[in-house]
Formats: sequence, structure tokens, C-alpha cells
Amino acid sequence: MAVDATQPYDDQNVFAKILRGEIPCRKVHEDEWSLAFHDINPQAPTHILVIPKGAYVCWDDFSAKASEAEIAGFVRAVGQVAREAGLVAPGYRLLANAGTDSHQEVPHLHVHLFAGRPLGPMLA
Ligand code: IU
Repeated sequence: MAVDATQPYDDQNVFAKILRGEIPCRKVHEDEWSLAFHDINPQAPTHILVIPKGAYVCWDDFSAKASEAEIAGFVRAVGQVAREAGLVAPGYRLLANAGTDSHQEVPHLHVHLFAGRPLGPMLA
């Protein structure tokens, strides 16, 4: 079911459980502000999710409430993941769903990083 991005944060969501170590993940990066791991249902040869450690439902919530340090840390982590995976030259795509029409499924902000094949034109 798609996320209603206006609802309060639900700390029982699957990414909150991953952050607390209650559910395993295939980690690719972790720092003070963020965690990155492989998507369990990859849509491209490389499909990584980057999430902030703070409790934010979606981009709107994050951009409105997170501190400058959290925002900077998260944005830098996304770039670092791409660099460390060697994706800058071949290229990659970032995508963040937010709310019902986007079909966001997990109510903790996540940026999808897709790479590993020509991704074609972006679909709206
Ligand atoms: P969305 O943007 O909320 O629609 O994407 C959620 C993603 O989380 C989707 O690609 C799932 O395959 C992925 N995912 C996951 O990696 N691990 C999980 O336990 C669950 C979903 I549930």
C-alpha cells in the first residue's frame, strides 16, 4: 500500500527496523548520518537504497525538519556511495518517491540509486 506522506513517522517500518539492527540488510555504506544497502528486489544490476538515520517519512519531511548537518551528511553520503561503487563514469540515476501518487511503499525516506545498464529516458 502506498504511503500517506502526511502521516506521522511509524517506527515499526522496515527501514526503521533495519536501522535498529532488528532486520539484516546487505550494507554498502554507513556513516553518522546515513545507511546504504542493496534493495531486496533490484530493478537494475545495481540498485542501492540510501536512507538517513533520522526518522523522516519522505523528502518533504526531511527537508523541512532535518538539521543542516543531517541534510549535508545525507546528500554527501549519496554521492559517496555512487563514487565508491565506481558509478560516476558509467552513470547512475537517483529517485526518491514521496507519498501516494509516487507509490512510495516504505514510510522512511530513501533514495534509490540505479545503475549498471543504460537506463533509458526517465519516465514520469
Ligand atoms: P518505494 O520507493 O517506497 O516504492 O521503494 C521501496 C523499496 O524498498 C523497493 O524497491 C523494495 O524492493 C525495497 N525494500 C527492501 O529493500 N527491503 C525490504 O525489506 C522492503 C522493501 I518491505
